[in-house]
Amino acid sequence: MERLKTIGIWILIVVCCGGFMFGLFLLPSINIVKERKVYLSDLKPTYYVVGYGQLKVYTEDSEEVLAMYVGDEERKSFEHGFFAHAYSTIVFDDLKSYHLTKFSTYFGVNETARNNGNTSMEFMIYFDDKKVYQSEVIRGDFNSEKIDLEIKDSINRITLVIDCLEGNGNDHGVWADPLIFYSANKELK
Ligand SMILES: [Ca+2]
Repeated sequence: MERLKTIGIWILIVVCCGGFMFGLFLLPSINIVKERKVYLSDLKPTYYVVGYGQLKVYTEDSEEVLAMYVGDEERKSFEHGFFAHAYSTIVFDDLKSYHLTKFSTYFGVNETARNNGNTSMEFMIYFDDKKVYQSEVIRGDFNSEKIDLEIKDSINRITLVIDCLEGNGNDHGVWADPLIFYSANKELK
């Protein structure tokens, strides 16, 4: 009886060790998908045009920040994003291999044109050639809003457009905290 017990314990030890070794063997082949994210303002645009001055790009290294009003007249500052005076277009291409899953951004009027009566813009977002977001007419008293877009199909290009409508006076358009999320196992930079 004692002998049978000892044999049983040894069988148990061998089975456990075998399972552990098999697990170690399988481990390198398991590809753990990790969601990554990057600010569009940390990437180099493929193409851009702005209606006045220069495209201002804000990163965590910038000395200045963007600022807009959100919610109940609350001033909110943003370290990341673009000041893109309308009419403006900013294009990011060659994204397909990164398997984009989501895009989010705040948009609105920089505080430099807050409550300015001339300001009038429309904000649009395109995935490849398809328009996926169209704002109403945005004026100087607009409080910034956040857009969250799921990306189900594999896309290669994101285009941010700010139309100046009837004129571009004081069209201080902002894309703030523009973040793309992706699942490829390589860094987008
Ligand atoms: Ca305008």
